[in-house]
Amino acid sequence: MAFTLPSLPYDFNALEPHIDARTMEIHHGKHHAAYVNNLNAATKDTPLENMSLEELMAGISRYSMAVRNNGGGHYNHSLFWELMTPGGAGSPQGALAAAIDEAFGSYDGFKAAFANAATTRFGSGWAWLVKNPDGTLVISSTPNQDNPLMDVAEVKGKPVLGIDVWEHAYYLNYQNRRPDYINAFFNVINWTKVAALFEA
Ligand code: MN3
Repeated sequence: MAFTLPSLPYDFNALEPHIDARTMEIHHGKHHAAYVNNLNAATKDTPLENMSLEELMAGISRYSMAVRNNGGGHYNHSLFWELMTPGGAGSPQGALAAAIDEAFGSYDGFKAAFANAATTRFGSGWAWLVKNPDGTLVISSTPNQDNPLMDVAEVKGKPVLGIDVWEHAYYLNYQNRRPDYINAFFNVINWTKVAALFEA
């Protein structure tokens, strides 16, 4: 199999009470696993099966919707698990904090803009903190399993933080209260990982 489901870097219940264990178990073991299986089926015996996810994203407009949806799903979720950690980790420091202040005025300004993008994404999708090639930051959102690495994205760049706002990410615990889930997400952000992505 060309693409494989990564292990969660923590237990299913490790993000409670912010994200419940049952949601994590289904989200990782069913939803993410399905994206991986469907991506393998869609790329089997084609040159795509040997490409990296980043390579796939960069040329996604040339491939099938199955590759776009499931390749995006695999990339997005693989990143998403790494962007969270039990109890959260640290806060923006150094160059990352300076870039946040420059783009959004303050951490609170960033938080409000990110939450707004996540709240107002209609239907299923993601909100992102994106690093531009010049090192500045911008917030965007994408529908379905699209992401800023895709050549079809309205805002293109390197995602350094993202939140899944598909209902499967929060409905068991939060039902229709997406804003409550978004607020809770800020408690589990792995800023050490975000900073590493920003500085890489
Ligand atoms: Mn999801």
